[in-house]
Amino acid sequence: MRSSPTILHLDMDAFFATVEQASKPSLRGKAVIVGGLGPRGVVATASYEARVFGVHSAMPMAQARRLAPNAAYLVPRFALYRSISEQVMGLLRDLSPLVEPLSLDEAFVDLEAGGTAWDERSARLAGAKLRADIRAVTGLTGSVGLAASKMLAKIASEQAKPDGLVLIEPGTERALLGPLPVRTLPGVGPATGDHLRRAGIHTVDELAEAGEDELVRLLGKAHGHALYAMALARDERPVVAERETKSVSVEDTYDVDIHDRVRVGAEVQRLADRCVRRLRGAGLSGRTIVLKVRRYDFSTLTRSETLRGPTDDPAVIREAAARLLESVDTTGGVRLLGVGVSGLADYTQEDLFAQAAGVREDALGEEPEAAPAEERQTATERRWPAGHDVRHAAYGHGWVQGSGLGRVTVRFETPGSEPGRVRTFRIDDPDLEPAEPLPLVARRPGASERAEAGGAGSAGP
Ligand code: DCP
Ligand code: MG
Repeated sequence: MRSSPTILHLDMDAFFATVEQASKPSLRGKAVIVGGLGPRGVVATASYEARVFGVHSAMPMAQARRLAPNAAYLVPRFALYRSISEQVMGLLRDLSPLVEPLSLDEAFVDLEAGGTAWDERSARLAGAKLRADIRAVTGLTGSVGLAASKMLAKIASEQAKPDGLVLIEPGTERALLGPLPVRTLPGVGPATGDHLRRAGIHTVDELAEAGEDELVRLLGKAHGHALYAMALARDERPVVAERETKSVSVEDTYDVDIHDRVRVGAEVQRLADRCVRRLRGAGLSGRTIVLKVRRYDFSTLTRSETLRGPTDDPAVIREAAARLLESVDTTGGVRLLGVGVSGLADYTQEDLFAQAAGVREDALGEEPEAAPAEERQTATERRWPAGHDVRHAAYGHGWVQGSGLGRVTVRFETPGSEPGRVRTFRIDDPDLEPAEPLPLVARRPGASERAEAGGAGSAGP
């Protein structure tokens, strides 16, 4: 392991919710909950003000509404979050060529490889400057962890939240990890945590004391071995820049269209197993399962499901593929079937043990935009989703605060304005139309140059 804390982990604070607060002045400092608002919707994220009520990611929306009835409930705007993510990733690429994004709002950066930092002092300065740049370019806050390994850098950013920076001095890692709950370590989710607790292991120190053989016995070879190393604060995983392979997939074309639904199901299972063999062969795991179906008339459909964490478990991938198939009409016959996995990682971040044990955490991890509940929303809610931008011919730019009973309520405000006023219209008011989001930060001369540098960096290969 390196001797300086030059691995940086960035994680934006309550990302989707903070973006919404930045774009809607009336919601700053308020409880904001973003997620699927249909009957089966789940919370994507909650602002820190809403977390006080116990609301958190992946919670059923109905439960969130009981806990925080007065919060603002908004439908996610993925395109906006993606564009802001690109700005942030662009700033990270200014620091080093070795940037490893983990999700839209989270990435590792190897500062040493970029020549940006080489010791504690330079690392701390780089982290502080990054946070200031992110705020200037996007108007948002992110938390930074700095350490000599990925695992510790990620733990540090968690401790820094919200809106902070924590640096773990090399040499202090084991003392710091020891008393923490086992759940702090990557790969230990609720199920593994329970399993260890039943064996009397609660803290990282107890994990280290249990010894490698015992952990292998409890958790299996790969997981036990990896966890023992983590418990000793040993983590040599390098920061890996853009991955070559974007997805692993297999498909088969059939000479004669398959009509039998049972046979279609069996083929999908077979393809899922083949896909897992490829995935494992490449030492990868992935987070998004994709099913491809070409029907007798050459119409081709793809359906995907995103799990909470990367997996290479055949049971999990088979199950996901089967679930996806349920939503596809195959009457008339099928010419081609394919199963793929994307969102690749070279290690398992989430709770593999739980996924293998059949705990349906994956169902909670579905992106709200893909939730079937969305489909059941009324036409009004689809046209005027809560939180989305609109423009009124007379009153200008605003956002949908709510809709129903033939009416839509709009709050007229913009990222740079004072909190605005609310007005209600008929849903078919010809003066009202959906609008694109406005930039969160006004483009002053200096700021715009900076923002463009970020954009250009992320547009690279
Ligand atoms: N997300 C989601 N569903 C989940 C978890 C997260 O849709 N089950 C989305 C919404 C989050 C974003 O991903 O805003 C980033 O996830 P994080 O886990 O980093 O959570 P936040 O950034 O919201 O909060 P924190 O400040 O704890 O990082
Ligand atoms: Mg975050």
